Amino acid sequence: MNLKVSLIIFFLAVILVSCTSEGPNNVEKRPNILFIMSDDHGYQAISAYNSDLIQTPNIDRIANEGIKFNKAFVTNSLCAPSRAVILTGKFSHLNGVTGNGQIFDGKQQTFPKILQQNGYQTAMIGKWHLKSHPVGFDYWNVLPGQGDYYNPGFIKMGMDTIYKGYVTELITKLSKDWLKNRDTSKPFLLMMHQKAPHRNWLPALKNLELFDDSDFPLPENFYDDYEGREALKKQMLTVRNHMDIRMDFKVPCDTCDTASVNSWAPEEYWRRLDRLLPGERQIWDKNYKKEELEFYTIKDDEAKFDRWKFRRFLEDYLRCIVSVDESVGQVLDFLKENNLEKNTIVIYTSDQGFYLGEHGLFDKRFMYEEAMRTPLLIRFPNEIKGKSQTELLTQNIDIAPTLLDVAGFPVPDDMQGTSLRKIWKKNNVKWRDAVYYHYYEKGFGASPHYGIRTKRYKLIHFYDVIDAWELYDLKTDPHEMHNLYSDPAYEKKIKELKNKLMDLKSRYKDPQNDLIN
Ligand code: SGN
Ligand code: CA
Repeated sequence: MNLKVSLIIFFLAVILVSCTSEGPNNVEKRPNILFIMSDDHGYQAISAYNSDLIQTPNIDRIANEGIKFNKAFVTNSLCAPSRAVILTGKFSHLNGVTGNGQIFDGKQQTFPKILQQNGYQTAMIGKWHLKSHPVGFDYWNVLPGQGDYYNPGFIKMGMDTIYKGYVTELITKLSKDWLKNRDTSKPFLLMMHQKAPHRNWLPALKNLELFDDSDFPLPENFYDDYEGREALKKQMLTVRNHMDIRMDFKVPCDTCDTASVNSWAPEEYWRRLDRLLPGERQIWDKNYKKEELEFYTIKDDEAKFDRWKFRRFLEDYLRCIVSVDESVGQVLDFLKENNLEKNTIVIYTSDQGFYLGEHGLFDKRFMYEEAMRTPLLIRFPNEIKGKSQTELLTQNIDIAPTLLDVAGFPVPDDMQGTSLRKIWKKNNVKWRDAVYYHYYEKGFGASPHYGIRTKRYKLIHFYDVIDAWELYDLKTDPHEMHNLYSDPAYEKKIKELKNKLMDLKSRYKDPQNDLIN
């Protein structure tokens, strides 16, 4: 064998070993994962999706350098259920968290556990909201329950701690500190979960003047009369009638009317503000004095008052998002400065969408688009071309399979989602043509319901509190104002959708797998 042939054989052998080895060298090359999730961040308030309300240049970086999912949905539009779905890749009825009241059983399989068992260094920082302590993380430092915005408490690896500062900035700093001090011999999974922009939208003190006097346009269905939609008539989640003068608008009027749904609000409002130190409180009071004075000048003019409520809600909501966007910028910069950009998959999402005045609502829960849809942006320079987009119907059950797939591990058969990698790799994507949704809680006058959404139609069945079906043609009625369920012209379509809905219920093993009624 001459020297040339020996050299070729040697190099081929090196390539073969490096491709098949499961040894530590290969583990080192596995991608890092930065999973960023905010709380209640509607896609309408991310400029990559809609630039009418706010500019979010840092979150947009992920879209510009990666892929934007335009039809990303949740399975159950509420905080704890969504988090349990993301961790397990399973619907609520299988992971046990159907509402915010249940305790997540940490003994069950989750994607962070699988990554940790296979050589990843894992961390969970920020809002957790699953009642049991996080399992599957080498480091965790989470807010108790919903957490507080100002000078918040944390539970750091089981120990109660209080940090001085603003929650969004603290979660960012803790995340960056963990990244700096991590064991660099291992790939990492960091789940950075922001509390913001969750109600009651308390902004960083430095951002209190942003958006002052903005004139946000009212959504065209702000004055929705809920004709033909019984569930909407029952809810107590409207900007006009169900927000609290203190909690939501920050006017300290204890004699003003409070809707019964907010009986807890006065005490809770002062508890949250009392977390500010005296100097901070002065800044706060000074800034909100203006709103208070304005309130007394417009409160007796209904139309002006409605607009004022809407503006006050959006101002504070968007101010909170400014801090979230800054946070994203900081962690992206960290990756860049530390040469981690290429081999790190970065995900930005929210635990669900949020109504920003559409149908007159705030909050989530209902299967209408603004709450069922959620932002989803993924950057992974090794595999994804910048400025990609997709209209395929994805769901938060897909997150766990995607991250396991990208990390190079098999997706367990009992996970119910599909790896999104297929979408950006574009190899012959055969993708689902419908998604299944099931919401269970009755709080705030919401009625439990399940339903199906296809590319064009949405069929919803409210089965508890009230019994009613709704059908929407999203092509002709994107704002879901006309319930077509009783229209004889749609009889065939309804039958077809009900069959599909039955199929999904049994495919996903929902024990309530018959169509009630
Ligand atoms: C709190 C909020 C509600 C919100 C639920 C659930 N009220 O009760 O507005 O719907 O949490 O939100 S607050 O004024 O006390 O903040 S979730 O995102 O955790 O599911
Ligand atoms: Ca939420």
